[in-house]
Amino acid sequence: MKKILIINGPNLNMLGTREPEVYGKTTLKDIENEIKTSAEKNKVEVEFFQSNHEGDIVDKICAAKNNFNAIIINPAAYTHTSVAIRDAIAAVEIPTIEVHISNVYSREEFRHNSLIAPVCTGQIAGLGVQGYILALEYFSR
Ligand code: CA2
Repeated sequence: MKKILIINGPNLNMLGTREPEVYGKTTLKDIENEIKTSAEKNKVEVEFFQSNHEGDIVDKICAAKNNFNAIIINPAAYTHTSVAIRDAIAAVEIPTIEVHISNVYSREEFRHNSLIAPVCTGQIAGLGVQGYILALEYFSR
């Protein structure tokens, strides 16, 4: 069975509690439950990891080498700043999709650039929680 690692970056643990107009009312637990249901349907195994710390995310990606078939990552604010996360994804050579709940391109200029996207298979932005599900379906094929 394929194994997919789902990583969520800084402050996504606060989803559903603030800024519902941007991120919706869904909590991270709700998202994980939806992904679990879809994983069962698509016959893949999933593991969840959320951290507010850049180095911990780098460690998790490095440890995924030879243990996971794919990564789905919402690097949150680190999308726009982290050379370290980009280098880790490039180093482990695990197919990765970058997901954003909001449409980062319709927001502030500083959110328009991703340091992570160039080392990913693809990027999904602006489709809300469904972005994670679509990425999972892509990797389940
Ligand atoms: O749209 C996305 O998924 C983002 O990755 C979310 C990040 C943001 O920095 C990216 O530019 C786009 C922010 C996540 C913070 O989420 C919060 C949720 C509720 C309350 C406060 C923060």
